[in-house]
Amino acid sequence: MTHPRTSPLRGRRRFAALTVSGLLAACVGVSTPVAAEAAPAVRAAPSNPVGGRDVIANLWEWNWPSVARECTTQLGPKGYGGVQVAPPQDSVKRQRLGDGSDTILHPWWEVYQAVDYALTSRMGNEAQFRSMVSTCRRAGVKVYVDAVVNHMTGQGDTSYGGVKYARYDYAGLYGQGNFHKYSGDCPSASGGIEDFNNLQQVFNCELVGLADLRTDTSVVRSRVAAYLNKLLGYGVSGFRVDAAKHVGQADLDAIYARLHDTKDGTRPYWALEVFGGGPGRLAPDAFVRSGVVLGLDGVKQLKSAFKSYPTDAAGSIATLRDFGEDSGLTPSRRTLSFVQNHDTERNGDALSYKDGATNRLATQYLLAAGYGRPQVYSAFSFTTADDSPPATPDGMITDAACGSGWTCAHRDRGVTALVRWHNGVGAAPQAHWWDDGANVIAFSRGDRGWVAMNNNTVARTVRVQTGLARGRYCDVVTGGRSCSGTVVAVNGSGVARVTVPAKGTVAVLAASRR
Ligand code: LM2
Ligand code: CA
Repeated sequence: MTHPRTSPLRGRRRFAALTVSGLLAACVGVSTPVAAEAAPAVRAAPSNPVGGRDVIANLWEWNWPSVARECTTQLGPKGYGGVQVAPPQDSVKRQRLGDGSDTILHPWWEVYQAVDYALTSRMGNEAQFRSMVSTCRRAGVKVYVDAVVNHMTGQGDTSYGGVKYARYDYAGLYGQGNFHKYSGDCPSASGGIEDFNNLQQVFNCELVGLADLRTDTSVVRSRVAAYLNKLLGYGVSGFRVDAAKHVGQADLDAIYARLHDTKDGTRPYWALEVFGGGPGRLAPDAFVRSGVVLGLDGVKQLKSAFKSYPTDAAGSIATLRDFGEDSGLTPSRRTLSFVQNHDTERNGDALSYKDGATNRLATQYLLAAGYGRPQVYSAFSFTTADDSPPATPDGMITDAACGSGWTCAHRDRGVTALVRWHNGVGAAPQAHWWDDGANVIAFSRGDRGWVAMNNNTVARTVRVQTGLARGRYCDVVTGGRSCSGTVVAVNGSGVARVTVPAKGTVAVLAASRR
């Protein structure tokens, strides 16, 4: 089966068709009623970069000194262009209650309960954060920050920075008047989100009991923007906006309009966490005007292809022929794509490090496919869903040591080989798709490179059209830069006969011709 593929271009055209007046109309339409500001002039957040070193390593909950070291010794040299880090603002630090409710005293999710915008966190202090950002930038790695702006805490009274607080009363930063709980904007009986299809509830009620900020007011917008501008001033290049679906388009746009340019003189990257399933303006597609969206539907599709979702039976990667916009996903240039993140590796939606070689293969596929801006997730191993990352008894996260609690998926040689291949093929569109109808696929990216992947547990030999010129090419996976591994011989018709290892990838670049 051979199918020419040019789909990466389609989304670009679709997005280009949006006009400035269309953007304004969209924003006015979603503004929330009470004390709402006038819609600001919209300067749309940028799309994904086209080609170049765009891969982001998501070193989730790595402490700042470890991220800095990794930027210099691994990420920069291996071709990663960015690193995403966990929420750096001050957060709840749970205290022993003595009632047995806290067998895991410092679960990973403490960092998603903001107490203050000072940068004293489980990952380090403000000086360490600043130094990490400078070090990464010097290594050619841009830093993207997980920004918690929808809410403050749902529990506790003490923070990592030593701030004493009560819910809805955060030591001078915010008081009751800054929360939807007291403004009357949340229509649910409990004050929590009861109906995830109800726009007012999703925007204004509390997500799992977290104090919901009045992001529709200029006071809150300005304080949030001041926090993000401080980070931009330190050299941060953009944000993963936590719970963006619960902030809503109008408030996101108003905050974004207040943001300064990055140190590189560009507009900040703005990646919005909007999970699928909601109707109308609650759908991920309704947020692509405001920023890039997280590829959470793609996560399920990838799991389904490699392992079957939700049954965990054997998958069929031949189904990836339709991965991307052709299968209903958000436009490539407006999507941050990944195989898993910290939520989906725990909730069954995604593959995880526990899937071993299958997870590596899926990561290689994502780096090869050309859909979205690829992000490689790398965090810590866990046994229960609430487990803390490796930390001191006090909750401070200890230095990341590969193999001792930390997966270091981003260092895997099979993964870094595909980062290099991804950078080598640039923006060339997918072509020469081939599959065996089950679990072997192959495709080229224009005439810049060709890849084959085998999701079986035994090796498979294929004879396929590569789209490459006659020659002998070095597999970047087994051979690295030295061409010491598999050599792919392409004949005068562009055809090659290649043995693809079990759960393995063969990837050649036109530039890796011998
Ligand atoms: C996100 N994106 O929209 C994060 O990716 C996700 O990890 C966050 O939830 C969530 N939104 C809020 O930022 C996590 C975790 C929750 C945890 C919250 C807050 O998945 O379980 O909730 O962080 O730390 C915890 C308790 C929950 C409790 C809540 C408030 O698990 O039972 O609700 O704190 O006290 C009563
Ligand atoms: Ca909200």
